[in-house]
Formats: sequence, C-alpha cells, structure tokens
Amino acid sequence: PDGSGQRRFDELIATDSRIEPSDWMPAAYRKTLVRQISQHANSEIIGMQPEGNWITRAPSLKRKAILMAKVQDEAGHGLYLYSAAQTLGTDRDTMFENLITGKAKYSSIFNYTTPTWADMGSIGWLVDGAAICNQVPLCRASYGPYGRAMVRICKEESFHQRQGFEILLELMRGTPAQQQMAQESVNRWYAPALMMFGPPDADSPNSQQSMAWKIKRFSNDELRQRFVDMLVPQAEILGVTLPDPDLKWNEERGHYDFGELDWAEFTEVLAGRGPANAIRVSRRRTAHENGEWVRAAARAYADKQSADGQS
Ligand code: FAQ
Repeated sequence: PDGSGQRRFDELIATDSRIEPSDWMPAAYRKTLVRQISQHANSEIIGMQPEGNWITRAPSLKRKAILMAKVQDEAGHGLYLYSAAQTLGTDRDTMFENLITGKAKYSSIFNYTTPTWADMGSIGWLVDGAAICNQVPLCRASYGPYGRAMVRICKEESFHQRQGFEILLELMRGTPAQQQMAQESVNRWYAPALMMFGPPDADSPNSQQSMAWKIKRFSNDELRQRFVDMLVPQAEILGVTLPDPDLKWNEERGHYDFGELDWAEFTEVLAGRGPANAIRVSRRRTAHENGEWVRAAARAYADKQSADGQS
C-alpha cells in the first residue's frame, strides 16, 4: 500500500535482477507470466502427440529409442513449466482443466499433422529450431523460476534440433523417393514454423509490456528474422529448398528478406480450426480421464503415508 513493493520491483527489473515467487509483483505481471508459462507448458504436452504418432512406426530400433526419449523430454519440459506456473499461485488442476476443455492456448504448430516419417525430421529441425531461437532469450526472463527452467529445456531442445536435422540429412542422402519425402515435409512445416514466433510486431498486443518487464527480450519479428537467417545455410547443407520464392539475401540489411506469411491461416488455427486442433484436445482429454485411477491411487497412498507418519 505504501508503494514500496512497486519501487523494489521496478528496481529489480531495472538492474536485471530476478523476481522470485515470494517477492511482491504487480498483478498484471503475474497474470502475463501465468498466461505465457501455462501456454508454453500446454504446448510441450500437446507437442508430444505429433511425434508420439510415429513411435510405433519408426524405421529402426535406434530411431524408435531416440524418438521415445525425445517425446519423454517434452513431457519433462511440460512438468517443469507447470511447476514454474504454480509458483505464481495457479494450481495445476486448473491449467489441465483449461487445456482439456479447449479454453487454454498452446502453440499453433502442434495443430498440423504428421503423415510421413520425414515429419519427425522437420519437427526436430524446424519446430525445435524455432523453439530454441525463441527460448534462449527466455533463459534471461526476469521471473526466476521461468528463466531457470528454460536453461535445461534449451539444452535438451538443442539436442532435439540436431536429431531432426540428422533424420533429414539421412533422407537427403538416400534414394530419390526419400529425398522427395524430406522436401515435401519441409514444404509443409516451413511456414507454420515461422508462425510459431507469434503475430507481426504491429499486431502483437503483449510484446511491448512483456519486453518492458524483461520477460521477452526480443520482439516476435526480430526472432523470426534470426530464425530465417539461421535456416538458410542449414538448408544448403541439407540440400533442401525452403519453399519461399521471395527468400533472398539483402546486402543492405545484412539479413534475408522473406515473403509474407499467411496470417489468415494462423488466425484460423488459433481459433481452433487448424488441421488437427480437435484431435489434439480430445486425445489429451481422454488421456487425462484414463489417468484418473493413477491420481486416485497416488492420493490414497500419500494420505496413508501421512496418516502413518502421524501415528
Ligand atoms: N500459437 O501478443 P502476442 C515447444 C497468441 S515450442 C498459439 O505476440 P506473446 C517445443 C498469444 O498467446 C512452442 N498462440 O503474445 C517443442 C496471444 O494470445 P493471448 C511453445 C499464439 O505472449 C518442440 C496472442 O496470440 N513455445 O513447445 C502463438 O507476447 C517440439 C497475441 O500474441 C512457447 O510457448 C502461437 N504460435 O508472444 C515441444 C514459448 N503466437 O495469450 C514439442 C514461450 C502468439 O493474449 C515438440 N512463449 N499466440 O490470448 C512466447 O515466447 C510467447 O508467448 C509467444 C507469443 C512468442 C509465443
């Protein structure tokens, strides 16, 4: 009430220090963090599905083991992120409930389907690649538990990105049919991966405030540009073509120019009308319901342990 909490908060932000769960923080800062961190956690959990789809059909035992480990990592990322969000006072049941009733957002990218094995390569190379570009700066997010969770997540994402690149490299060194499968997959994933960074800066209502609070360190368009600049030389090594006729080096800017994205498609996906929105949410709901007996058993066990401890 005397404004000292706000002053201390402003000082911590100005000096690039960390805000911790027990510190005073503005209600709007708390709200935006819960929004972003829970959406991020939801993305990791929903993001298990497009790749989970290929675990039983991976082309070798080695590929199957790698893919299982990757999908498990995603579950782990979701769990640390839900824990980070919980430190802000929102309980996990509420976040799950919002996800399985379709109220909560998660990344647009996971509403696309994975019809071919090459999609495992494209997800690793493009989706994890975009995730790293976006998330490395989040390691310095002003909220301590979020920034610290991101450090480990980014290390694992780097490994994921390399395994995706390697799947595509192997296909590109293979038969013409394999090369075609890789190129066709990159054609489908490229533009949706660029949209992961969010709407253009002029249409991004949250960016300015989130940057002032040092949650976000760069704008959506800045990170998208960084990603495109990173992809072009990697695509050359792979021998795949990025599906954008307007992609070209701009000497003056020192960056690649690229074509306008289909923002109408992005809006449709966010509104729940992407190729796989309905299936993603319904699968998650079914899995949650089927897991009820495990939660009940864990609760009963914990209650018994604490009752035994008291006697
Ligand atoms: N999809 O004002 P802004 C992964 C929403 S990586 C859906 O610009 P903000 C790893 C946004 O929430 C994917 N919604 O918002 C993995 C807002 O709506 P709201 C997850 C989007 O927050 C790989 C509205 O549009 N990564 O999971 C999207 O400042 C492989 C206006 O936008 C993260 O979540 C989108 N693409 O910036 C896992 C990173 N973009 O909330 C498995 C953390 C925007 O007001 C397999 N998040 N919206 O109703 C962020 O960095 C930010 O939240 C942005 C959006 C950059 C996503």
